[in-house]
Amino acid sequence: MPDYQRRRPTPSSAASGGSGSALGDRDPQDLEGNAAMLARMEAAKGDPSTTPAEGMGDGVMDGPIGRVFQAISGGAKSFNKTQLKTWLDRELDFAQGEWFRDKKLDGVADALMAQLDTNRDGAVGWKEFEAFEAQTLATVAPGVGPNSRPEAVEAAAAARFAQLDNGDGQLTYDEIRAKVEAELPRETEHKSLVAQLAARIALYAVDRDQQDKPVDQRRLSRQEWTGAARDVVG
Ligand SMILES: [Ca+2]
Ligand SMILES: [Ca+2]
Repeated sequence: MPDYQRRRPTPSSAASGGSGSALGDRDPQDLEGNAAMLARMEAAKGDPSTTPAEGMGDGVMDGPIGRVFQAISGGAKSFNKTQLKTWLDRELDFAQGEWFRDKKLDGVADALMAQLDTNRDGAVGWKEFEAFEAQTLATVAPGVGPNSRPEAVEAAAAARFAQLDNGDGQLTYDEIRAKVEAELPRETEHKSLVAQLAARIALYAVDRDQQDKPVDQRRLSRQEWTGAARDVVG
């Protein structure tokens, strides 16, 4: 198990007295160690433009969503649109083989930035990205929230798995994508792209044993699925 999965919680009281210049001197991609990165995350929490954690995990970067954030940011404390687009392109293989792929990548990156970058500074920090947990939960275990009990989360995830699975005990890209698309509100624009994105992100975040394969060829077992739901909430 990679060590980034199990970060010790840090007290949210550490988030005080930041200089506010933390977002101004961002270096694009650094390969520093975990300890240094955590220290920088603590510093970022002092930024007055970010909302302080309110009893929701103290901003600890772990679980499936923490791994996604680290993959996009390359270990830095925030990511910008270019990094997000690169991740969509190279890691998610978004719109692979489709017409106007670059335009789609650009549009999805713009839409995600508009949604995640709530303080509009061009960078998505971990506190902003945590909003993604709710979206991931809505796909993996609908009806539960960040404060739900572990048993409730596991039950919701198991029920969702059964709903998506064709009965062979493994979820495929097509199973997830088709179901998500069918559930989107009628007025949703670009339904197939929205569903594709949700399915690719779910496969990327939840799969643990097939990371050598393209995202859309990975399979999710019931154990991977319920485990990821627990990790998102826990
Ligand atoms: Ca921001
Ligand atoms: Ca798997």
